[in-house]
Parts: sequence; C-alpha cells; structure tokens
Amino acid sequence: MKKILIISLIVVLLGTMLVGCGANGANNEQESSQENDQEKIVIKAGHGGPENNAYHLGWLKFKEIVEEKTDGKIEVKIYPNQQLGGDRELIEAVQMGNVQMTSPSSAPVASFDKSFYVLDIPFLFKDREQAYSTLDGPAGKKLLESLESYNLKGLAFMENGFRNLTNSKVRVRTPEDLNGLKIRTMENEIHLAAWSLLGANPTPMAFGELFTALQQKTVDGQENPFELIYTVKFHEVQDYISKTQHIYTPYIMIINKDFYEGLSDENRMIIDEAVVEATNYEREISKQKDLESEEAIKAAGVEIIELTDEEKNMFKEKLAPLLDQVKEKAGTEIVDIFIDATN
Ligand code: TK8
Repeated sequence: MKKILIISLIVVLLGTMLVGCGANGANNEQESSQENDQEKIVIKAGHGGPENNAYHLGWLKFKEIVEEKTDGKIEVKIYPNQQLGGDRELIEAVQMGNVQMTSPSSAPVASFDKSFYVLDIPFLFKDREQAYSTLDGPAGKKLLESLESYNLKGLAFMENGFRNLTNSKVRVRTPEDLNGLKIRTMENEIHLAAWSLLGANPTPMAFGELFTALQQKTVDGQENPFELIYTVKFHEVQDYISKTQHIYTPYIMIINKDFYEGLSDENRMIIDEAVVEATNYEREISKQKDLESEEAIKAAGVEIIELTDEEKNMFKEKLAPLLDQVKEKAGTEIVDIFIDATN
C-alpha cells in the first residue's frame, strides 16, 4: 500500500515537472503567425545514402545549422540508408507530407517532373565547376521551380557526382564491349534508352536492391560515382571500372511545399540559408572523397580503366540521338536553357 502511494507521488511529481518544462520552452519561443508555439517542429528527412558518405555529412550539417539557428525549435531527424524507402518512395512520401524532406538523385525525380530529364543528357556538364554554376544559376533555379506543380519545393543541388561504369565481366573501353552486358540503371526512361543505344541489356532497379543483384550476378554491372561505389562496397563484387564520367548526378534537396509554406518567414529563411551552406560543405567533401575513393578502390585490386578522348567520343556519338528524346520529354525550353548555359 505504502509502496503504491510513493510510486503515485513520484508519477505526479514527474508529470508536474514535465508540464513545467513545456511551458518554459514555449515562453522562450518567438511568436509566429501560422505555427503553434507550443509545439516543436520536427522535420523528418529520409535519404538513400550510407552514413559515411559526403551526402549524409551534408545532411548532418543542415541539421546542425537549423537546430542551432532555431534554438532547437526545429528538430531535424535524419533517416539514411533507405530506412524510409528508396528514392522513388521518398519522393512520394514527401509529396504526401508523411516525410518532410528528402534528396533523391535527379534521375528518379524525372519520373515525377519531366523537366528533370534535362539532366539526363549525356556529357551535359564538362566539369564540376560548370555543373555548380549552371545548377546554382538561373537554369537550375528554373528547374527547381517546376517542382512546385507537384507539391514539392526544390531547394538546392547537392552532389552525387560523375558516374563511372563498373562490371564483373569485361574491360569496357568502347560501346562495342558492352554488347549484351546486363546493366542496372536508375529508374528513369532516358537512362534505360541510353544503355540500350549503347548495346547493353539494361534493367532499372532501386538502389537498395543493387548490391545483392551484383553479388548474385542478376546484373553484371552498374554505374555510380567513385565515392558511392566505395562506401556501399560495390568494388567488392565488381572487377572493372571504366572511367566513363558519362553523366553528372546531383542530389535534389526537396521539401514538402505545404509544410514549407506553413513555416514562419524566419524559419523559412533559416532553412533556405542552411541548405545553401550544407550544400557547399557537402560538395567540398564529395570532391575530396571522389579522389580518395578512386585510390582506395584501386588499392583494393579493382582495375580502373581510363578512356581516351577517342573512346569517349564513341560513347558520345552513340548517345547523340538521346537529345531529341530528352527534348520530347522535358520540353525544348528547359533543354535550350541548359544547353545555352553549358556551351
Ligand atoms: C541513393 C541513390 C544513388 C543513385 C543510384 O538513394 O540510385 O544509383 O546514384 O545515389 O540516389
């Protein structure tokens, strides 16, 4: 009996303390029109990369800045490694508002917003600097704006990087070497068309299924930037990497549009600034890790094949017909804007 009384007392006491904390927290918070001051705002963010990737470090930077600048009033909870789903599921979840933010590779975004096919033009960007200036300039801004019709707000372009072809069968130097090779592509029609044009046998597949597919040889190869190849250990199940650099993939930082518009002006500004800062930070690390990962993969015994300009041109020529297909899907306006910006 006595015991029960003591326990009840403790419970009541704890309860009072908790209510006290809540009230104090609310008093410290600033007034805002649409937000409920009593409640802490939680941003649930999911992505498909591993934790030791530049990409995840970029997300952690975003979290740090947002939580610091809002005095913890906004909490950012990050779920890496497809814990909440792959790119496609996460875009849907953010559209519906079950998850507030995500950052898919650009290719799966094109299945939602066709303008994004413009980024699937092979060899569109000469180098990183050109990718950054185009994506951060009016061309990239226009592309991000087009997401608004899909209840998404595009915030920035983090870096996944220039993609290289890996496989377990042959040394690929020219499209001819690809003959019949089973290649996993991202879930995107232009990527599928590209590898068909090159003579391979492509299969679209979610990133989360890829390691097992390579290991069990359901597919012979795939393409991704060095850092991702290394951090997800594709090099352990692949023998050759051809430095094709056929496409530059950015990660699209997106947030649910209604959620974003429901924030106070001040919080929206904090998010906008944090995303830019986190993106610059992530790009720096990504650049560094791209080089380091290439070295580490080489040291692990995978053969890295450098292509001559002539060999690269063979890929470019075979892929040239894709431009019209991209124009058809994305619309000529956005394609012309990107072609102008990159010439
Ligand atoms: C991770 C993917 C990945 C991409 C792919 O969610 O699917 O090959 O390169 O980074 O977005």
